Parts: sequence; C-alpha cells; structure tokens
Amino acid sequence: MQASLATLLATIPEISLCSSVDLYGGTGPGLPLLQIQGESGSATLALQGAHLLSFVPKGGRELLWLSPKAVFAAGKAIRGGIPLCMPWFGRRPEEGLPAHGFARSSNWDVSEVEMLSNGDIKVVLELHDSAATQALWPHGFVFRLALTVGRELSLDLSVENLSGAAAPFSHAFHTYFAVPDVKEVAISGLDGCTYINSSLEGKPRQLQVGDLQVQALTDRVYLNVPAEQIIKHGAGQIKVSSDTHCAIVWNPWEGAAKMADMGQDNYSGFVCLERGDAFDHAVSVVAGGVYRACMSLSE
Ligand code: TA6
Repeated sequence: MQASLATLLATIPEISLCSSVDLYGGTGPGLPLLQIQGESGSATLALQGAHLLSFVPKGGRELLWLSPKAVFAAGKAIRGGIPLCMPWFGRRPEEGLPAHGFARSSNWDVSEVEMLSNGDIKVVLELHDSAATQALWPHGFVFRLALTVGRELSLDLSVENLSGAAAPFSHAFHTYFAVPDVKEVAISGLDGCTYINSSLEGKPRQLQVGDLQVQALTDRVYLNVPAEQIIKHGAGQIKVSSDTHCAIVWNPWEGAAKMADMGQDNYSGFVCLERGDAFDHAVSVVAGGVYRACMSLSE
C-alpha cells in the first residue's frame, strides 16, 4: 500500500479500503478499492486506473455498469465503470501501443481526501511518469483526477506536461452506464452533430438527426457536441455534462460474445456514452502547460 494512504484514510471514516475479492469475488489478491460512503451518495473506486466502478446517489439507482465477468488483475483494464482512456484514445497496434493508453492500467496514488462542507466527499488521485510510461509516451507528467461524490458525481481531470516538448494528448471518460435495456434507450443532446461512424467500412462522417437509439452494434464519435446529453431509459434518466468536445457512443452488441470479460448475454445492460477530446478535438499540451477536462453525472 502507498505509505501515506492509511494516514490519509484515517482522517475520513466515510472512506474505507478493501480488496476487489471482498466486493466482487474472484481468486488471487485482487485489486485495492476505496469504498466511499457519503451523506448524499456512495461510490467504489479502484486505485488501478483511478477507475470508478460504482456510483449511487442517495435514494437513487446505480448509474454505472460493471461487467459481471470483469477481471481484477494488475495491469489489465477493468470492464465497466469509468475507465480513463489516455494519454491517447483508441487503438494503435501498428505502433505496438496499448489500446486507449496506459492510465487505465497503471497504479495511481491517492494524494488528498476531504469531506466538503456540504457533506460531499472528495478524493484526488495522481499518476506520475515513470520509466515504463516514458517508453510509451516520452513526457514527464502529472495526471490528476479529483472526484467528488455527492448527489452528483464530478470528475475533474488535469494533465500537466512537465517535459520540454509539446505532448500530443487525447482522452475519454469511457463511462459504461447501467440501463435496464439498451434497446429502449434514447440519448438526447447529439441532434445535428456530425459523427464518425467507426462501425462502418471507411468510417464515414454522418449527421445525427433527433435522439439516438441504439439498436445494433454502435461505435460513433460525435464531434463538437453540446455540454449536456441525457440518457433516457426505462427506469429514469442519467444526465451527463462535460466541457469536452466529443461524445463517443459504443455498444458491441453481439460482438460482446468475443470479449471474455463481457460475455455474450450482457451487452443489453449498458450503453457507453464517453465524453472527452479525441479525433478532431485531440490537443497538444504545450511544454509546462496544463490541459483540464471535467465531467459530471447525475440522475
Ligand atoms: O470507445 C469505443 C471503443 O473505442 C470501441 O471501439 C471499443 O473497442 C471500446 O472502445 C472498448 O475498448 P477496450 O480496449 O476497452 O476493449
């Protein structure tokens, strides 16, 4: 365990440390998790990847989907919740680089915990460059994620480039939202936006008209989106707000059968609506500069 973690956690009894084996079963040592039990909401967070696995506003329902077949192993991204895809979004197999970057499979440190005056709980995690990250992305950096758990969940990400050269950067909060049935979902806040249709040959650019309904394999990168989307589903709605410019909507449909940590019958329980800056909105973080991105989720 990080040397100072026990000391930090001792200050806030609403946050406790456990293992993924305690909560989700499985064999082996599992991964360390923080359970956050605030006045207005609760959350579970894996230190690997600064990866949120659960968020339940008080009196509400679970907003995040975690695969019943999720694997909790060191260095393997967890299927579900909110993986942080960065410092690049997408696959780069021709360069031998891991899909969606290394942040989601790296161990982050907890740098701050705080009970805010309104009873919300804030946790700040950091990832610093190392020889391993430098081999994949040659920049000194500090990635910092501040999470606030209350009636809404907010994520505030900052990426500080400590190196002497500009750093190309793209990312997404790759959120898996729990829904009763993906076929009954309607997503607003994308009407009139151009999207890259990654599920079609040649990845054409198309135009969204009206709400989005997900009725088949869907893998779309919406560009220049408004700040807010709403996922309407059979049991209510989920509001997603962000100051980023892309919204990526994904469900593998029957392709789920090929993903060992998802399983054939489980794709109908979630929709990914990911906010971030990627593709046309990828950025370059100048030497010594900071990139910031926020997202908040609520019912
Ligand atoms: O965000 C959509 C996507 O890029 C899809 O193309 C799909 O591959 C998905 O992410 C999951 O990627 P992963 O590396 O977690 O299996």
